Amino acid sequence: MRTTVGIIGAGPAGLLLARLLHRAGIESVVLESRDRAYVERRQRAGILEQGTVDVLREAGAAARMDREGLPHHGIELRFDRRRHRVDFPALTGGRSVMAYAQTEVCKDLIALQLAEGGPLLFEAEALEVTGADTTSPRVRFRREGRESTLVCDYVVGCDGFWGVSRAAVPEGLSRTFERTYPFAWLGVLADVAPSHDELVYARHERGFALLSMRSPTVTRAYLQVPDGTDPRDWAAPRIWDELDRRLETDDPAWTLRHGPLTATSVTPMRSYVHEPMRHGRLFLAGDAAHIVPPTGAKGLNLAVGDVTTFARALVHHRDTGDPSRLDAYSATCLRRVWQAERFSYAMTTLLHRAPDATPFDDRIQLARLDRITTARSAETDLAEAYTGFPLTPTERKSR
Ligand code: RFL
Ligand code: PHB
Repeated sequence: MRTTVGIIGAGPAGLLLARLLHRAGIESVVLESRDRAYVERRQRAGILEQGTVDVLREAGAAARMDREGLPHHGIELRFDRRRHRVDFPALTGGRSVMAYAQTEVCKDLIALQLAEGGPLLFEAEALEVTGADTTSPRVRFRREGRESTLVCDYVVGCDGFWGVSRAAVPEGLSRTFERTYPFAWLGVLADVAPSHDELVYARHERGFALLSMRSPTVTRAYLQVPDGTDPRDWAAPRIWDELDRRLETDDPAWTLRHGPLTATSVTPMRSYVHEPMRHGRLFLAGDAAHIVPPTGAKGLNLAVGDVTTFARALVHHRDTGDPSRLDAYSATCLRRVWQAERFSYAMTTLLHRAPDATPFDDRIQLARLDRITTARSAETDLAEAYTGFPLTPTERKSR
């Protein structure tokens, strides 16, 4: 089997890349180890940055998002029983985000790819990438019990944190940067209308809580829990009681709506970056190259940024013969990746309570929150980062 771009993984990164390449008239084959139902059901991120929304529209993949997605013009920070709204458009010159679940983005992209695009092979597991430093890198894969080879001009590893593509970068050239956090997130889905029309990020002595949503009738919520928590230890009454406590406020108008839970899971918190994101004709994109803790809602958006950068660089190369943008892929992406790492780390340490937190740490968190809610510069910094950094960073103009 032969193609121009071999794509490993049909998460948001691989699926969007296949769509962008198809629109540009470039052939690809997507190999996905899981089946379609699994990929379409995996509960993950929920917030799309303005730039992600724009890319999905450009890719002709935004029809349902524009009908069903919920535009959000701010978030609420809750701490010390207080409520503070961060107004994104007012602080960023008009930027916003969209609440539209990763599962729905994937469903839309899968339907389009199967209807219009090149091969998207489910239950096709990549085993190894070879020849990354040659002009025809290969992916060895297994499907229906048989091994085959996909010969490519380029391979893009979109196979997530546990995939195989990163291992094709020689050890001597790889550098990894990592931080694990001493807590995790318990995530729930509930069949009940969201209690607020924007996301609520709560800092509380008992730990962090996040109130999000999937639709006008489905609530998504998260609780900080100790690392290694078994979700079976958290029955519904305990979850709602804990959410009630962590979201407490002096505002008499606030109530948290309870409803039946339909899913519960635990996600570990990790920051991780692999450098470089390119070796020869192998390019790493999304979680295959970097992980952020979900507090900043950046994981999916970074994946979209990476594959958009790759697709544009490849089209530029095809149209002009100039390889410089492909050559710059790793450096271009990493600059944005590290900004997202910085922001996700800052949001995580701002809002979570570490198991060994001291009264000093508590006061510093509250002082940081006080600063964000009183100094426009600090609030603007949060709003700019949350709504998203540009694909190609712009230098600040001299005054
Ligand atoms: P994905 O979505 O992990 O997709 C990778 C795909 O590659 C497939 N795969 C292989 N296919 C073929 N051969 C192999 N050898 C393969 N190995 C793996 C996998 O089956 C999968 O389909 O990566 P991608 O596309 O880079 O997208 C990144 C986002 O999914 C991710 O950044 C976010 O979802 C992160 N994340 C969250 N972000 C948020 O902003 N909010 C959240 O609430 C949130 N929850 C999460 C998350 C990530 C999680 N992971 C990775 C464990 C919850 C979880 C559990
Ligand atoms: C979600 O809705 O799943 C979500 C939203 C914002 C985050 C993380 C997760 O920061």
